[in-house]
Amino acid sequence: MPPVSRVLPVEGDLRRVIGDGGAVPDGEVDGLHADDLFQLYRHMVLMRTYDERSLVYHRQGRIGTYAIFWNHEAMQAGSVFALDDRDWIFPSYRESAIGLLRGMPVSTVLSWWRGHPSGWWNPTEYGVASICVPIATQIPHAVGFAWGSALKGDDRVALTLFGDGATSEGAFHEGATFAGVMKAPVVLFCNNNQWAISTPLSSQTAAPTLADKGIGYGIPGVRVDGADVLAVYEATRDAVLRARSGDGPTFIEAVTYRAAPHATADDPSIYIDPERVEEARENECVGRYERYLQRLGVLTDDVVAEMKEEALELMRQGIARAEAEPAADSGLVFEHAYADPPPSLAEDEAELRRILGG
Ligand SMILES: Cc1ncc(C[n+]2csc(CCOP(=O)(O)OP(=O)(O)O)c2C)c(N)n1
Ligand SMILES: [Mg+2]
Repeated sequence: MPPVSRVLPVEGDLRRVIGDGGAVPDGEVDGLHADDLFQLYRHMVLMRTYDERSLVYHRQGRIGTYAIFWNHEAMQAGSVFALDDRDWIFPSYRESAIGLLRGMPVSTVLSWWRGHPSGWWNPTEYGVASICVPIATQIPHAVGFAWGSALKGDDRVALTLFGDGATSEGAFHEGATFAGVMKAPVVLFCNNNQWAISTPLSSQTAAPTLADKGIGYGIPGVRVDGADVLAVYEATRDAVLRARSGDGPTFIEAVTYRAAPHATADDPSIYIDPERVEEARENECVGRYERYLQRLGVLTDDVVAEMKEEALELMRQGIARAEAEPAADSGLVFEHAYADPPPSLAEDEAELRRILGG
């Protein structure tokens, strides 16, 4: 008899923990205490403040084009909260500020968006790999890291975050194939905001869900409400446990609806559904968590105001520090591009220096 293929289950329903303050009751996550709930809130406020201030800094011409992550804070803070400090994170541009959750200075991330070398960090210092702008390229990096970690027996897990559009890239398929076959201790975290710039989710797959894509690689899929930070945390914690105990990767599909433009250079009004945006904004993740904590009676208005002010102060110091950096040598643009630079590169560099007057 030919072998019967075993189809791995994909959870169809979205996992949720936070209720709506009415008919949908609040749940709780085992093992999370008041201090943890608070810390998670602090992380979300920091990320939200970073994102909102960055948009202002962009409009003021103080940073370059910026990839907004408004309403992605629950996916980023919730998933990172499930890691141990020794685990590594492999982000895309959408998670540019994820290092803040590991103590990276605000000025470093702002400098990255200013195109300044002080925005480069040493990944080993924070367990945060460099930001990948080419879509999905961080996925094979994470899988390779995780597999290497298993070979060395050092017990570290890799978390990689990517978008719905990334699941159509070759790098996703290469990474997922490898992860499944090698049982790499990696969490494949897909932020499904339903858009890849102006390309809708319906163009990415004919499968019922993105988590279904895991099946072909032998990777179990979990679906979670991406604006529910506690559900994201819980799903990632399960996946990290699985990975660390040698059972291999998990694909987490966190579902939201993109509530902001793709980036500062985008005008979504010509393609996006404004009613869905409005709905996503009303149910945005920081407010939802804030109201949950208030219903629990552990968060007062004073604490909320204090945490927001603390985050704003970090931003003020961060932008001041980034702007105080001396201008970088324009030659750096050319220096790391080729081992054997073509002659035209020297001409280009000379022209740039002439234009910049230096
Ligand atoms: C290999 C590659 N092709 C195209 C692009 C241009 N590009 C930048 S963002 C983006 C959309 C990605 O969408 P998704 O993976 O859903 O992530 P999101 O931006 O929604 O977080 C594209 C196509 C790129 N950066 N890299
Ligand atoms: Mg997307």
